[in-house]
Amino acid sequence: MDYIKEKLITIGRPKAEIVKKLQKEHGDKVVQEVTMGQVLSGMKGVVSLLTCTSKLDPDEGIRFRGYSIPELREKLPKLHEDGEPLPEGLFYLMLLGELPTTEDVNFISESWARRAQNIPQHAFDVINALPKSAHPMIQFNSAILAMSTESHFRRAYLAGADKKDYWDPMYEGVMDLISRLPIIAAYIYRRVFYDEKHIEMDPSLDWAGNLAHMMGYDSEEVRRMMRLYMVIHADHEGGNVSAHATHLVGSALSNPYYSFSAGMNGLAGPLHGMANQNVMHWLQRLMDELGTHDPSTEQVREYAKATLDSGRVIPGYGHAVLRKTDPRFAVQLDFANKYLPEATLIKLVKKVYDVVPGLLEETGKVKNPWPNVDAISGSLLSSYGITEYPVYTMLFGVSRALGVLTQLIWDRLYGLPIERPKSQNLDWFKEKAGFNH
Ligand code: CMX
Repeated sequence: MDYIKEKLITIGRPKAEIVKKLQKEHGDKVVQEVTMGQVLSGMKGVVSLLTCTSKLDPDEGIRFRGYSIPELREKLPKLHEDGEPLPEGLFYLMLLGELPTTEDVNFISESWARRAQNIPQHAFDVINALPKSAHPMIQFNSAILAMSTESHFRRAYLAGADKKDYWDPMYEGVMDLISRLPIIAAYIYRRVFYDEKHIEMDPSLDWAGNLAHMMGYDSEEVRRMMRLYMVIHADHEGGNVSAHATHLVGSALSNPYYSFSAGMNGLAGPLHGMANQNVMHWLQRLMDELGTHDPSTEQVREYAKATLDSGRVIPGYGHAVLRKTDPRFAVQLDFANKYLPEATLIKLVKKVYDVVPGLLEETGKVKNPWPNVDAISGSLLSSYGITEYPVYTMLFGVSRALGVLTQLIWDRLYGLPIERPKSQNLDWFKEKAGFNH
């Protein structure tokens, strides 16, 4: 057993005992009252999940095991003094709840580089069987499902593993799956946009650096941006669509490939991860229709207003939980101000930021008029030369694996049961409301 697994089980067993105790001895404690409005608005604010990897505050934004993004940028190991933290370090933090050393990060980097070597050929065959015009998320998800033939978890379950040991094959599967996602994503990218001219992985590189390398970007600048991108998209508490779907499917003891694939189907929705691609289409159309890359603030306002008047959402703005500017937006803006002060798209993003919150506030119905992570992430990628918008959600997905799959290991450590909320029909809701029509 490697030392990370040893640590995990040492930390995990007593916590699993606490979860059992809470269930058994405090099961009848009322934790919250739930209103009809909450249920009918998609369970907003209803506490119904146990998630330890990260926590989202409406005003402050995300904290990963207690650390904000600015704190992570300071405290997680980096390759260079002025670099960005390595996602391997964030994975370690989310898994074990403590900050990693450089040695810990190297251990994970090397383990992922080793595990990434054994992708079954049929995962690539499945991708190749799809038309190149199929959205990268279709190709990505098909390959993820195809790789479930390799599932340690499925094999251990069929072999009759003890329930309390499920976390172990889950850990093995999660480590394999995370290690392979950059190869799969880069393969799809080069297949669709670079005439199938694939680039071999470089085992001496870190996980995110390798992704940039295999996509065809070898400058230290792009690697730095990719590390940032992979860190900030990694997790956003348990109730967002990709995290919740992964957890829900995992609760049926589905293997990590099935579970993550469910999460990725959710990420592909335009109100969730696909918003990063849609922001780029929105900005591109704005520039095309106005015939300029440098529109006036008034022109941007009119364009945004026309979007709202036609009954569409402005992608990249609003959030189900956040009530302030997303710190993931703020950190990318800070990064762009430092490294890309003259980039056309970043200037446009800032103009949109100047006018859209006010317009959304004027509607009187949008609960959060501020930008989310997707309002700028595509402009950052595009400013570094990664201009193919359809891959942006897939890159979000590679990163999201870090958080949701770590939580899946913890779900099995805690021994969480199958998830089964109660549903009611319309008559039941009408009766509750005393609504007699
Ligand atoms: N543009 C226009 N209208 C918006 C809006 C936006 N950006 N954000 C919210 N609204 C509207 C909603 O559509 C809703 O309208 P109706 O009452 O007519 O149905 C109303 O404002 C109230 O919605 P809300 O309670 O403020 O927001 P929700 O929690 O229902 O939805 C979200 C949150 C993110 C889906 C929504 O803000 C949205 O559609 N944003 C644009 C898409 C986007 O950027 N998604 C990415 C989110 C981050 C991520 O997951 O990656």
